[in-house]
Amino acid sequence: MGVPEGFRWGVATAAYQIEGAVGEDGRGPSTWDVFSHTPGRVRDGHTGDVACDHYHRWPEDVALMAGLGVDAYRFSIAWPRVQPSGGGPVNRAGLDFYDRLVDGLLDAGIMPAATLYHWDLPQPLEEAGGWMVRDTAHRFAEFAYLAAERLADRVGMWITLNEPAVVMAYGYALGVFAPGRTLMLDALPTAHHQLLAHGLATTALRARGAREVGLTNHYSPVWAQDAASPDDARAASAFDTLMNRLFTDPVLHGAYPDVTGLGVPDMSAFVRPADLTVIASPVDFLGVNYYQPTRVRAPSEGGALPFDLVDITEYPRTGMGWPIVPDGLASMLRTLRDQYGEALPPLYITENGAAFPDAPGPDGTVDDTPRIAFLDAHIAAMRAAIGEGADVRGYFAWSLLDNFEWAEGYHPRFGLVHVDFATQARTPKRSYAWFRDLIADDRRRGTG
Ligand code: GBH
Repeated sequence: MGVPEGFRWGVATAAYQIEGAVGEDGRGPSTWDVFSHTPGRVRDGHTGDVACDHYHRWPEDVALMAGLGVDAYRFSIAWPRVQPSGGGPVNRAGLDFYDRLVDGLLDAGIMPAATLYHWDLPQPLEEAGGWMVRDTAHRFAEFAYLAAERLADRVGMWITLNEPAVVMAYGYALGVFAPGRTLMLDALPTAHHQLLAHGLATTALRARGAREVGLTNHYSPVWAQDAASPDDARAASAFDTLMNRLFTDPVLHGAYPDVTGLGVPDMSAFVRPADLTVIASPVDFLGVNYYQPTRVRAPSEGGALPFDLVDITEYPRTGMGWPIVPDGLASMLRTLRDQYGEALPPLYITENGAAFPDAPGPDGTVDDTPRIAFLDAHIAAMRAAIGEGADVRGYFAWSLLDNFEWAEGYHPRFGLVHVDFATQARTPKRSYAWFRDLIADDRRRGTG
């Protein structure tokens, strides 16, 4: 099964995970700078201070992408480079970097796909309440406007937010990601304020001539531990509501799912009726990030959440310990169609990939056969879903480079290209050649 005409093959990265150069050209601090510099937050005290030094080495990285033959590159624009204090006038030097990158990509025949928020909130905005306060949504729309003013003539796709569910859950509820707050279910307003930010930014981007605009969500099919247990089924539905549907229903249906009985605060305290109209502004596509399914069971006595997570142990796992379930991608694509029908816009797989403990062999090459198997199986699942009618327009592998994997630092390696962080030497892994050949094959067959 091929892919449709015009299908976009790509790779993805995010600013804080690869750029480094955190003090250059007027960049301000982000929540991730503060978090990674707080002892105990990131494994072995790793920070994004240098990362892949992509800020200086981007021409080499664009050449690596050109060698892959990708149609598109998904990167993120660091808000603290554009507005160092989260508001006010544009820092031109910060935007100059993306201006150069975008021109470099176009010269290489690669379509730039820009994400505006991949978790690096300007620290001053966090100190004013971060995503818990409504004002952050308005600040984000200003940032979107400034970015588009400079880049919309050349950026092919705009992704407002990356995985707002993960920001809410890991950043504000559980505190394992920046900003490290442990509000548990009281983190719910961060969902609404991010979605409002998405809606306001969509309008701002279009006002500045942005072509395709959409949102990227993390999607995980949810399995009840015991399908015959009503309590486990209720827990699965609670997880699905809070992590999947909460971030999709308002965008595509203009309404929040019913959250009564889940223990969350009353939404009328922070949702104004007109907000839903803003949030439901039409999008050109929906970005789907898929890594793995989630298994839950009924919460234990006195648990703070309406579900307990259970390890999935009957599948092989990646270096992150995540189960490898390619059919989860196909089933998620099916579920989205069933749930949203005609309201579902075209889809892009904006992230999919895996970490493995890749190391160069004695001859210097990196044999990452498990990654090839992972990508091959997931792309096959995507193709099967397309064959059943899923409207998927592109697939971005996570990631081009080994990079700063958030709270796990530089230990997990997600790249198609190996990075030696001591020397910054890049070495394409076997999966790089494999992905290059896959893209070339599709093109030869005239289907992609
Ligand atoms: C994405 O998030 C990010 O967008 C990207 O920046 C990141 O590098 C990439 O994934 C790889 O992590 O341990 O079984 O309880 C993924 C969000 C949230 C998905 C945590 C896996 C853990 C499930 N992740 N989740 S489990």
